[in-house]
Amino acid sequence: MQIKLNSVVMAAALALGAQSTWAQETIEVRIGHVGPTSGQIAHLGKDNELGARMAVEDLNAKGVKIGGKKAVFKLFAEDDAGDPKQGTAAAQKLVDSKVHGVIGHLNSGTSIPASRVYSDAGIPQISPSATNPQFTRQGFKTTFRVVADDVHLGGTLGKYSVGTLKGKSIAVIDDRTAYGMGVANEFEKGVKGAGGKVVAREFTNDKATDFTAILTTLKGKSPDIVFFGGMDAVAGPMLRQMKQLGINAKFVGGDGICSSGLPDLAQGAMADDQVYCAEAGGVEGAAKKSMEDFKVRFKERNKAEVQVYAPYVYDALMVMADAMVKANSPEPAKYLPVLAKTAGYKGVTGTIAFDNKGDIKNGALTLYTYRGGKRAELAVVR
Ligand code: ABU
Repeated sequence: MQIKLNSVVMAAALALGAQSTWAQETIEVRIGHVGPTSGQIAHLGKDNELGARMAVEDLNAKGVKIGGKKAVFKLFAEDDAGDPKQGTAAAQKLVDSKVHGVIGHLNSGTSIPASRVYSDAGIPQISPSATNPQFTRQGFKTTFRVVADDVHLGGTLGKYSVGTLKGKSIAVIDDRTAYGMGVANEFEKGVKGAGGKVVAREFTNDKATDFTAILTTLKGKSPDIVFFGGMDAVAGPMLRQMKQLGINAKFVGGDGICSSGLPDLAQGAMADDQVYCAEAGGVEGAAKKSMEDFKVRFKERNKAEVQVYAPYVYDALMVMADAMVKANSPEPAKYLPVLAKTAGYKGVTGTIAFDNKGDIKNGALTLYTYRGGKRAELAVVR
């Protein structure tokens, strides 16, 4: 009996010893990710989350060391459904879980209110896709973004619509979200700055499915271009209804509509070279290979095409991890100053450096059209 008891005590002591050696040699790094993995744009939220999961897997496979210890990265994934209130609740949940950093949120309407929660807790946040300029203009030291903003995006699409697409009579619709309204305003400024004419401005919302009233009003003004500030889940049905009403205008939108899933959402209502959009990032020349390799790997792992921003999520998480390695610590107060000085980081989406607001320096845009139900790249512009 005594011998049996001794061996149990010894086994327990060995297990405790192994546990404490593991704790001495490893460090747990908790990374939050937030996006709308439910609701109308769940396909985009899931795309972003998959980008985060790939980054965590790669970091753990590489055996990254932080402060001499093997870092074990853990993803804390939250769903905000694209809703500002759920966004701040998710942010608070991640703060309570003591995450070391957050990648997200996907939408500007959730990223902006959540940024105050992270700022108050001193936790760095990098958005891979929120493009409203306000996000990085609140004076928070914890707020970063790895894509261009709507001033760049909307302004460029406005000029492109007048200068390249030769739009003479342009109608603008937005979904009244922080993103949709903001990018539409910048688009309108771009059109007017290029000498173009906006003949109508209408709005809908980010859950709408019936656009008959606004499209009938637009039809009376015979636009040759319709710009939509909003997401692909609304743009798809809008394109279907434009076709039903016989509106043969070109359709232009920002990064929110620029997904690989738009043709499915439009259910055959998109003609080749009818839709133009821009992703708020881009790679040229030799840098294209890493992006293409990432997309192939993403498809193999997830049995799905990248929608828009999974590569940017991947890079955002890698940039955060890189700052932790350089700072020898995942503690926000230690690695935040290093993160803010990020310069020359070579990611799959190109070279990342932050300016003093936390915005990407020298951000690019990639212009696309759709042909044969697929996105076709036209140009990368800065
Ligand atoms: N940038 C497009 C989608 C996300 C957003 O800014 O709301």
